Amino acid sequence: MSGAVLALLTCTGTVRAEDGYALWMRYTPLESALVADGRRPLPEVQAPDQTATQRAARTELVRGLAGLPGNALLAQSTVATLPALVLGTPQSSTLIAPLRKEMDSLGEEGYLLRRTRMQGRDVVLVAAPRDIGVLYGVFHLLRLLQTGASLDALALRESPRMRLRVLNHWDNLDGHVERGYAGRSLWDWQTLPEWHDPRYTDYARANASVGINGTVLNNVNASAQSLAPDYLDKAATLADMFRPYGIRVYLSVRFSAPIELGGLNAADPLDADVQRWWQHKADEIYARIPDFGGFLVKANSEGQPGPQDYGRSHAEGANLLADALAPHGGVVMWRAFVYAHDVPADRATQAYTEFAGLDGAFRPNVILQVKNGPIDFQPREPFHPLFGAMPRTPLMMEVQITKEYLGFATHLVYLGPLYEEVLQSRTHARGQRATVAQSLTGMAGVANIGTDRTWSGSHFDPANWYAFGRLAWNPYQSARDIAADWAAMTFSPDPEVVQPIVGMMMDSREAAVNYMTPLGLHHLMARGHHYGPGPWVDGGPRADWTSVYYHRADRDGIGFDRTARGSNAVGQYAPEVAARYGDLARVPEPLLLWFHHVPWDHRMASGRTLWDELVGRYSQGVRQVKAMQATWERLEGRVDAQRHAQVTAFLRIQLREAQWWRDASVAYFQSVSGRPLPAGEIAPPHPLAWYQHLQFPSAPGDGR
Ligand code: GCW
Repeated sequence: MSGAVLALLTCTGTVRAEDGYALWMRYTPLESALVADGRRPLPEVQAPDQTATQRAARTELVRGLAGLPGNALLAQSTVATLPALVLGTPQSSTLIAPLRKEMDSLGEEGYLLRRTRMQGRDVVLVAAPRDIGVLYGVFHLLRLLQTGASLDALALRESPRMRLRVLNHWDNLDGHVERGYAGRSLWDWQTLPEWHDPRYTDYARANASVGINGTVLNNVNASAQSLAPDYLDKAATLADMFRPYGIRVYLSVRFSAPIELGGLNAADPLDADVQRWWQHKADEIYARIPDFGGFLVKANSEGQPGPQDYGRSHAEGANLLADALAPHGGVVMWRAFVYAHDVPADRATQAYTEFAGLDGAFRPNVILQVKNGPIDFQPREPFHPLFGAMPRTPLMMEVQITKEYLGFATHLVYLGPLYEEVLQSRTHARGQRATVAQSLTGMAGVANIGTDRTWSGSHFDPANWYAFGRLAWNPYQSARDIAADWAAMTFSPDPEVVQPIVGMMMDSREAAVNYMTPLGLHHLMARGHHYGPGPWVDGGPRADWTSVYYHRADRDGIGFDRTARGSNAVGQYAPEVAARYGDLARVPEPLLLWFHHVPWDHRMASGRTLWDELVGRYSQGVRQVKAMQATWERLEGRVDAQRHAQVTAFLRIQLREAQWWRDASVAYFQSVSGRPLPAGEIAPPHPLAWYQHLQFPSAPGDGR
């Protein structure tokens, strides 16, 4: 092999592709195929290319096939023995047209994949009622090729289980991303609408590959400016670039925009001028973006304006916007993340108190967007009590993909198990054994995407974006299977690579729970930026922004009593759930201190006292990170050097910070409990005050 060819192969195989930019769409040959012979015949592709979506599907398939000569389907030596790939809809392909009836029940976004014979020829079909389904089917087929699945008896039918699968970008117009740890905002508002950064298309490809079909471009702490005509022009350009990939653009809106942009005196939802202002604004938007998705709203929450400023309800506020969007087919995603500073009630109860009684009061095009748990994206929370409690209101579940409370981008924490745990939780709504997943119309994920070359701030964080999309498409899939697909596509389909990586990923969330907030503890992060431990955080503007409010540790015990004797947050769940969570003998240990205030001497399932168990869990979390490190070390040489090195460095950061979390937390809780460390436990190297005085004024991603 000549030096030039070798250099080229090395270049595509390692240098360019291995900086993480390609994400899981890394159509690179297996090492063995490279060594043997880079060139193999490509199968014939019969695909229409009349529309932008058709061209996107065809281009993606050709790109994937060209890059994947090492897989099973393509391991043929002559074109004649390769199957032909036939893509299309009944309208776009005469070969697909006879399948029309079979595809009736697939819906607008579904597709089927099938290996069959046509006109005496071996073919692989990607067929769908609409172009977008074909694109989704192509990505599915590529996934099968990338993961080395057999296509011999390929026969799959797929349709999304949820209608709305949406990313929420908390991106400000100045490029800062609130709670973002992956660089600046991807949207360069300064150079839009003229400059069409090709990265916008790659973003759309990545989303379409997992079935994400919407994106909210700007922060829920919204600037009214996003609705100004020049910004609408910029948003329209993004919408044009995303449209071929089935992605609709949405905007977060500031409830008081009629005042700030429109010069009105008030934003009262019952005021006719305000109603007219929003109607005109909707007309203005749809003139530029005919398939605009709608609005996302954070109102009367954490200082944002809202209908309650005028004595109106959340339903009246949401309906105002819903009426403006309805003629155009848009929706309002109204967030249920509210808690009032003047209400002394347990913060975990406030969203339910505010919204449950409004069931049935919303327009049909309002969807209530509810965080996965009742507090705020903690490493572990019980499911939110509103799931299952509003049968007449469509609900979306909002999860964080960005890791505000999970160690930022440098901690390897795979969130698939967290999402799965909530989706599979049983709400027992109306006496049924229904799950959270069954109560959902959609899922929203707070994006972890920015200008970082890896997109998400590390080589493992894209797995969370990926898992979000896959679970929003089908919430009944297993987080483990999704991790296996992702690892095979991102690193290598070699089982000796996939298995250890999946092992690390599957343990990682529990590791973080252990070294940060074990046994149902929550909200113990440092104040404001949430970087590192702060279990001592007390005082300040509001009690429910402190840690002591949540853990309630004293000489005798620890935990938040949310039973009927305490805040009675358990009472917001269906009776079966309330009975279980409210009973000290039956509550799952991972949620123990979420629901109960428990004496330090309480006996745990392990036979240890609560105090010993707590300290033990903190140390276990650190050991789990060490185990992840050891696994990763063994992968040296099997994973390319560039990515291996960064993950190695990041795991070192994670270990240092896990140890910091453990030491600081043990030092603090020991100062409260006054108990000796269990045998074998090492005392924190510094006195408590040392940890308390650490300051990080420049920690990334802060809210502002
Ligand atoms: O998790 C908290 C964050 C805020 C965020 C808020 C919300 C966008 O700390 O930064 O604001 O939740 O979800 O509205």
